[in-house]
Amino acid sequence: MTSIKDLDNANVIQWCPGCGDFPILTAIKQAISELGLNPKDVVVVSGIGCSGKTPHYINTYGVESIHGRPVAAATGVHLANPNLTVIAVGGDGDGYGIGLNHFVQAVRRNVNITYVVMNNHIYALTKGQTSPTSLKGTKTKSTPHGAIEHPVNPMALALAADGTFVARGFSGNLKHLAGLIKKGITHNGFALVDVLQPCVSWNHEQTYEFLTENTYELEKSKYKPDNRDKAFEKAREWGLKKIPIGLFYEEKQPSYADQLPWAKPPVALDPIDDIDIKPLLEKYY
Ligand SMILES: Cc1ncc(C[n+]2csc(CCOP(=O)(O)OP(=O)(O)O)c2C)c(N)n1
Ligand code: SF4
Ligand SMILES: [Mg+2]
Repeated sequence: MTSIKDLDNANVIQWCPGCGDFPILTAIKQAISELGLNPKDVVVVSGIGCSGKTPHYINTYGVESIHGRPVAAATGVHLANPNLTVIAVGGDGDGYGIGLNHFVQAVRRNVNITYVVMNNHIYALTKGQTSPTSLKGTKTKSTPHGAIEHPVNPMALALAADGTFVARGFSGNLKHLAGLIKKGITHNGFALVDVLQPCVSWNHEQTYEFLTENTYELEKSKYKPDNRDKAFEKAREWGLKKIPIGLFYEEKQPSYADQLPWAKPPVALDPIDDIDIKPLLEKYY
């Protein structure tokens, strides 16, 4: 049995007080704990950003990779040892900007990892520039006259790439979010859990108040997450009292690793008893 306390470590958390990253970290810990996963079997892989610090604050294995590449690194970890539970985490800039291609490719491959995106609609670590999810018209240091582009819609993108698990949570709704992450981890395939998250330092639009007032849980409506077309309709909803959170769509499909024509176990599971490294060492004496 793993408790949430078992997943704490001694590192000092550097996030700003009130940051939405805190409850997301707690939700990840809660999901791991409730699933009874052993921390030694879990790897949290991040990119770079405020979100990228997550692996430092959880007592599992972890990798802080590079900006835009948590999904690529997490895919490698998973394929080297499919017995591990791999959770990729990153920001909206990381996953939907520089890492957008990796995100879409992993969705269509149905790689069996869970991807938690800390979507604060801003480049936070670099001090508040417009991100790919910033809404049109958003004024930041990089767009003082307002963002011109339409924002990336992660839900719609994942659905269009034949995603088999597409969900959105809100960091201010911890129990609901932990439930989504838990479901995502047990899903066999790529599970996107996009998380709406306030950045109290740089985003003064998608605040706690705004997101609390305007999100609603799909699970509390008659919505069923088994129809891709209906999920697209939900993915396009955004507005006052009209921001859906919850499981948009889920479908059972074989994962990427399930379909690999592996003749032998992956590298990390290869038996090593018969390997004699002496000749190799002698070569370098
Ligand atoms: C290849 C590369 N390009 C740019 C940067 C600079 N950089 C660091 S974090 C970041 C954006 C962070 O925004 P986001 O991914 O949304 O994460 P947040 O800080 O909001 O959690 C950028 C552009 C970098 N570290 N590496
Ligand atoms: S800058 Fe924003 S996202 Fe980064 S730690 Fe502070 S509140 Fe959180
Ligand atoms: Mg961000």
